[in-house]
Amino acid sequence: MPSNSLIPLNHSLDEAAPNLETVAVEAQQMEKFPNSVTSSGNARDKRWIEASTEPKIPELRKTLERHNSERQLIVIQDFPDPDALSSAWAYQLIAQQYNIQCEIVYAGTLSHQENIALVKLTNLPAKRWGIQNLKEHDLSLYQGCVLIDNQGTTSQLMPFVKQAGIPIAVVIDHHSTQGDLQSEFADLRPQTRATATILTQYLQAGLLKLDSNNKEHVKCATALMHGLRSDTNRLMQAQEEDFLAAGYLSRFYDSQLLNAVLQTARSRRVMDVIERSLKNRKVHNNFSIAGVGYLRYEDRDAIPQAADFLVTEENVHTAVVYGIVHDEDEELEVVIGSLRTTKLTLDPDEFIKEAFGQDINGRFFGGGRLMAGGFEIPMGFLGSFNDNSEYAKLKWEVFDTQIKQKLLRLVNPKDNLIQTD
Ligand SMILES: [Mn+2]
Repeated sequence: MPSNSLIPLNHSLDEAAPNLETVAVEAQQMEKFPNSVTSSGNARDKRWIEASTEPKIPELRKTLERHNSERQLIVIQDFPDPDALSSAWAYQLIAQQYNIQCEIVYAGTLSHQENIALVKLTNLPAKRWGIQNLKEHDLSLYQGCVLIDNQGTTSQLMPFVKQAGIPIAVVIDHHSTQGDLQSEFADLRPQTRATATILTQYLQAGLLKLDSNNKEHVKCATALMHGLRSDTNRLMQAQEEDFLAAGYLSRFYDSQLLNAVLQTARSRRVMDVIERSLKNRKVHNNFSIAGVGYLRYEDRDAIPQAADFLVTEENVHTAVVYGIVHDEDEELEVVIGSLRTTKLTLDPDEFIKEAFGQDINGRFFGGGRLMAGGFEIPMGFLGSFNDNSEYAKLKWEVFDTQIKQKLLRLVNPKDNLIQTD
């Protein structure tokens, strides 16, 4: 495998942008956007949305019409992030217009303090369906499954959904294509920064008319704003379509509520993981790599937060942080890792797929989107918890060495020596 192939040039960021200067003013559309400052801006925004979502809007409308009065299961990743949570909620509200009743479910846990705050403060209707207690839920109630901000590869629920024979009705995502997926409607946009941007475009195109007097709409708009911000590094990596989506949401969202979500403090245990990542980091060729040892299932999100922090160091463009997450309830251990990069030409999806390869079923251990990626490596026979601290230490060292070796193979392509320190 040629190691230098992991750094492909990204597509031009402007590639999908229609030429706004040529867009004509259309008087009819102005009245739909009464709050905007300039009328020509209104028509331009509308045209922008039409250009980027066309022909998806009518297609989605038809799909929703076909499933009128049905029930759908919206499956989001095991550890849902604000982009997934808010986008799933927006889809649920859109589907309600078509008399489709949706349940938003995830199998893992809400780990990041901001996500817990988001769900609590907005009453976001997502539910945890743990694999252990799946029997409590009747899957035969659902005629379709909806994947938002994922393609089914990051949820433990998918094998059960497939087993129950629930067809995939809708997929809306911005991650790189994760392989063949049979779905009735798909809107996959790897060049788009946030799924919340896609859902906001749907709202703006009229699939659901937001009403600032409707409390649920205001909260959903606030959640979408948070989702959009968090997937664009607080808008610093946002493109024109994200700003336009944020501009639209700004008419409805509650800035105080968003502030309350963002003010949430980190727990002490998260701080400890960040401290460990700082202490253990090794910097090679502008990559900062840190293994943080064992951490509890509820603190899993400390890993991406540590990666977010390590990538801010001078002369570092990419950070990878990983650890062994153990779930005491389910007697399960798994290696979880996160990658963050500020290097535009580094494709996290490709990097992770090339570093870790596939399992025996041909499934990749992870993937990514622009600037961020993640991986999850099952520990198999070694993956059960053991109280013996010597044994636990030994096991960590084995995994730590193996992961470092795979990463360094890409980071120092010419350097075949393995560093075990
Ligand atoms: Mn996302």
